[in-house]
Amino acid sequence: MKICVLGLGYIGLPTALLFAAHGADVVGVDVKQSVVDCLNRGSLPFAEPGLEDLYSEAKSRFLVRTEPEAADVFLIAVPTPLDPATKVSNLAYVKSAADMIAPHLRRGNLVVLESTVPPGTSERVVIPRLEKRGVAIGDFFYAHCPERAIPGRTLQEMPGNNRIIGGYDRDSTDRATAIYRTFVRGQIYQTDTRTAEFVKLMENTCRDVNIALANEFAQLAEECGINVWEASTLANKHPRVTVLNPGPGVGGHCIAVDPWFLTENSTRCRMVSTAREINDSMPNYVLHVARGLLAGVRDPTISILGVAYKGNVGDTRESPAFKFIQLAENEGYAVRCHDPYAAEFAHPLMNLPEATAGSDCIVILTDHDCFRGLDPATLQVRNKLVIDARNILDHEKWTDQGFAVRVLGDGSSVQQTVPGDIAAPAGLYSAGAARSIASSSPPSISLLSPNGREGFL
Ligand code: SAJ
Repeated sequence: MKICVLGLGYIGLPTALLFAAHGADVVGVDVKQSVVDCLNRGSLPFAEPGLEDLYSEAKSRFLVRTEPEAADVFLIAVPTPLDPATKVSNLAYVKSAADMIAPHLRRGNLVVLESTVPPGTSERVVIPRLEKRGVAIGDFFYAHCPERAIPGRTLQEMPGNNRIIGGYDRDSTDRATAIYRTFVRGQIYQTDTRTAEFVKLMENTCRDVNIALANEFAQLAEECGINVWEASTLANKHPRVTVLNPGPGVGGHCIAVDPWFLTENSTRCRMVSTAREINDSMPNYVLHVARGLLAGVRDPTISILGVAYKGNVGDTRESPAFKFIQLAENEGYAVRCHDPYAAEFAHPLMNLPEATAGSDCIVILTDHDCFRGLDPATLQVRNKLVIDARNILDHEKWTDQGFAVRVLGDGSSVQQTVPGDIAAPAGLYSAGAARSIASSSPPSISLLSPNGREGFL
């Protein structure tokens, strides 16, 4: 069995290697020469736990090219980005992959689309392009098998998760099922192509809407003086309730994008687009908190810890950090970034001491595990302020070191008057700290008031 995989990114490469490790001869195709060169040198173009071992195991059955060639199965795993201006899917890569396959397509071949697409794309866009060189659907087979693996756990989830396979017809579905059975241990559920396209979008939209609800709860909790983290934990004790975690926004190439694919042709949708708006507005909310903390600080510098879209990965695609940085810089804040996972980013990345030296406010945007145990005593900051937008720090440790800790959704946005010549900005202390501040000695953080005089918070 020879499989030609088009697109050697986060999904295509692990999928290609899994097929090769399970006995198929695989030709991996990527239009980027740099990706092909990198793999031909024996390196990987991105990091993913377990991928190096899988590559070593699969290498002898895996070739890399910039052009497809004749095969039994063609698998398309190319990106489907969102046009940021119109919020409409950009199918250019999918179209181009289908055009590249068409000259090599023979009777009896199977084409599988893994890329996420708006419902109807297979029938309206992909199949007609595949048919252009004379082989009609029916003579070749076609299925949509949307990927479901989560970055960071791709190699556990790809074989372990249940899969949806939507074939153009019965034969297509069965052939695709047989091929995926070679490495998928989860259940395989069969359906038609259009339903499979819709199911994939439902999954990610469901997550986006639930994260938006968590983000709205966080803001409502602030208004009520409630700690949303404690409240969610308690609500989740109900057997049919799962409140997700609030955060600085939703990033990645899937959840921040796919809901738009579901609604791009609809005239009816409200909840899905509102959820997108709520999640997209979270960087504004975090900046609003920072603005409150930094009122009165001259030439403030913000240190961002974590620019990846989520914890323990280096992927920065659609990361909320982009918007946060742009908004912060537009307001005149100097911004420094540190992320031990991200290899490249639009903004310069620094090591931790550089990114935090002389800082006025540390903002945790990504829940990397390595940030959990950070020792605040080692940081040479100017003002001891920290916003934990992921609720991952050991807050007691930070307050013990004199830091004012603000956790997103901790319910502390109650105006307080404290010793010193400027009032504490709204939302400075975590709920616990806020309760103890009245009876304790003045905290050791000194800030400059608007007129440049020292004050205490
Ligand atoms: N996030 C929160 N709060 C939460 C959970 C996540 O703010 O409680 C944020 C994350 O920090 C991140 C974003 O949401 O910025 C998305 O992260 P994620 O871990 O939820 O998902 P992705 O984008 O890495 O992967 C998703 C997965 N889909 C679902 O869980 C329904 C994965 O299974 C899909 O394969 C992947 O999209 C995809 O490729 O479609």
